[in-house]
Amino acid sequence: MEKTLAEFQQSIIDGDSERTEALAREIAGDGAVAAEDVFASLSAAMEEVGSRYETGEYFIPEMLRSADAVERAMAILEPYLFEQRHDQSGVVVIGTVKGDIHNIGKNIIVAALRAAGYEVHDLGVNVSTAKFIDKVRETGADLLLLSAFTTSTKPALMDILETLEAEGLREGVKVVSGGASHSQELASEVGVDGFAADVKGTLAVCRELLGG
Ligand code: B12
Repeated sequence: MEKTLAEFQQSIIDGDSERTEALAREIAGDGAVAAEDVFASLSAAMEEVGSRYETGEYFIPEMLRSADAVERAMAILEPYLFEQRHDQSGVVVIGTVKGDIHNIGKNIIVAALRAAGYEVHDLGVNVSTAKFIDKVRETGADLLLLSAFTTSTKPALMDILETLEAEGLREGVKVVSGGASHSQELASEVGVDGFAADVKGTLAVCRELLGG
């Protein structure tokens, strides 16, 4: 299966949706692949696509083809990954903050959290403070996860934290931030409870913050 996972990763990098779907079916059919290995492959593939874009080897169409391959693979793999999930782990509200439309990494985190047993409310991209606050209140969320990919999102992050405080909700919810070009330094400046740079780290920090 290691070979299949490597081929799966490569087919995403190549933006070959059909091959990615075929390999996703193989992985789901095999039944012995750990969810965390699937997520590691997905992330590694999209990180490679991201660097190729940055170095000018890939352009937006190539990148969107790869993102489409991930989406199609997830549609096939989600039921399989869900079979591995444990008991209910907690309620999560997640979204990409206002002014930011990056969602590939966020979507991988959403799938990983769902597979790990969290009840996840995904608000999408360019999410206003009011929308985050309303959802946290409505769901009684244990965790608020903020995806922020560009450094210019700092004011949006600060605004969310200040509003949580002002609305008396800050005590009841742990806030975690992350995303491409997000750093521990930025997270500390903004005052969130946790930061992570990848899927594994995100699952670990969520578990830790919920005392598990
Ligand atoms: C893909 C991409 C785009 C795509 C987005 C498509 C989409 N549907 O998401 C498009 C082309 C639309 C785009 C647009 C822009 N982009 Co862009 N983009 C990228 C790129 C190349 C890859 C991002 C990605 O998907 N990586 C792959 C995923 C798997 O990795 P990830 O996002 O890091 O996610 C992982 C972790 O961060 C973490 N994670 C993610 N979310 C969360 C949330 C939480 C709570 C936690 C704990 C962890 C976590 O887990 C994920 C899985 O491992 C990055 C460069 C790069 N190499 O990262 C630039 C980058 C993020 N973009 C950048 C910029 C500047 C822009 C634009 C402003 C460009 C422009 N001038 O128009 C616009 C932004 C428009 C806007 N208002 O948001 C900059 C940000 C720079 C900065 N320091 O602020 C980057 C870093 C490129 C660069 N070096 O300049 N972009």
